[in-house]
Amino acid sequence: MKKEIETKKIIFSGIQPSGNLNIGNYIGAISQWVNMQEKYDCIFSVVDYHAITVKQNPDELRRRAIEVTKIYLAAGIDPEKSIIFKQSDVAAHTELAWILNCYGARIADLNKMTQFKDKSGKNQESASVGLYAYPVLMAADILLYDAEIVPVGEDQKQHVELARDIAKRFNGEYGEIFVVPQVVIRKDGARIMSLLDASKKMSKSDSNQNNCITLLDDIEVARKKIMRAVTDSGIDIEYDLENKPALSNLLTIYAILGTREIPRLVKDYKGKGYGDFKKDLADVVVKFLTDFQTKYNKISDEDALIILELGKERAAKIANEKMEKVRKAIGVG
Ligand code: ATP
Ligand code: LTN
Repeated sequence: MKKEIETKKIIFSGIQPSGNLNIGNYIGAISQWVNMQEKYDCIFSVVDYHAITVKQNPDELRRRAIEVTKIYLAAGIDPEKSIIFKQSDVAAHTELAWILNCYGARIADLNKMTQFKDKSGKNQESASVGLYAYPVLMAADILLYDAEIVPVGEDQKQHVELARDIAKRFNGEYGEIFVVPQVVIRKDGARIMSLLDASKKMSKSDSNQNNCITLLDDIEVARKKIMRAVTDSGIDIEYDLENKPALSNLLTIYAILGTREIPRLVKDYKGKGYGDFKKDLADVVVKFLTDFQTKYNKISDEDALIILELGKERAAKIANEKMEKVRKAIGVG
């Protein structure tokens, strides 16, 4: 009897080494990835060419790429199961991005990207072309590896949808070269909000670092950030996104980093005030960070560099094969 060859679905995702990774990045992205490793073939990238859409200090950028790799490892990404690599180590990413800029992406698509509008603000005319075209590079990342699933936080949904459109458009013209990817977003925790303003997403590039808890924050600093987090008016601990967005955000963080689900927490805090709630939440966050940092501190920079070197070879092999097909299809190379 013929044995069926089992092919697992491919997952691709990445994070920019552009600042201190925070619990929003962990909850929205990395925590999903860890669980996917058993079922899928996973590829996780440290996307440094995305980081340079905003000016970076060269030494800092190099250091942060290693830091993000160590964070992946500490969070439980297993290099035996998954490919971990740095985007700039595989030249195919920028090469494909150029081709997709010509044959796939349209100005009208990019004009709809809300992240560009948010990030460029009033300075759209002076923003770099890289910042504007960055979703095309993201599409290239995904399409190079035939990724079917892209696990990200809510803010990246629009970019993955663009990658789908680009893949379909290219395939329509040149044949079935790319797999059309699908976005996967957590049900809870897809958008962790700032601790200082519950209408804004917790962000690593926010000028006020009190907006977020970073994964490598000093434990006592993290505790203070929670105690100072804004809450809504009223006295009851309730999950109500419309009327109590700040508290609902804190409840989400509490449930995901702790062991009790939101309805249970609401029940347990009935009759108690915000002060008690925040003190306990700070304990949960501190425990999470302590465990995380214990793992992180055991990983050396050299370990990370070895893993990136290995990942580079594995990723390049896949990406280069895809590029052969793409070049042939469009008549270059
Ligand atoms: P920046 O704010 O500097 O743009 P970022 O914090 O959004 O950076 P990215 O590298 O752009 O970080 O995102 C990495 C991953 O983390 C993406 O999948 C993104 O959707 C997710 N993510 C980022 N912020 C949050 C958040 N507040 N809640 C949930 N997921 C998030
Ligand atoms: N643009 C993403 C990071 C990113 C990404 C990707 C995520 C770059 N390439 C490919 C998923 C798949 C962001 O979070 N800013």
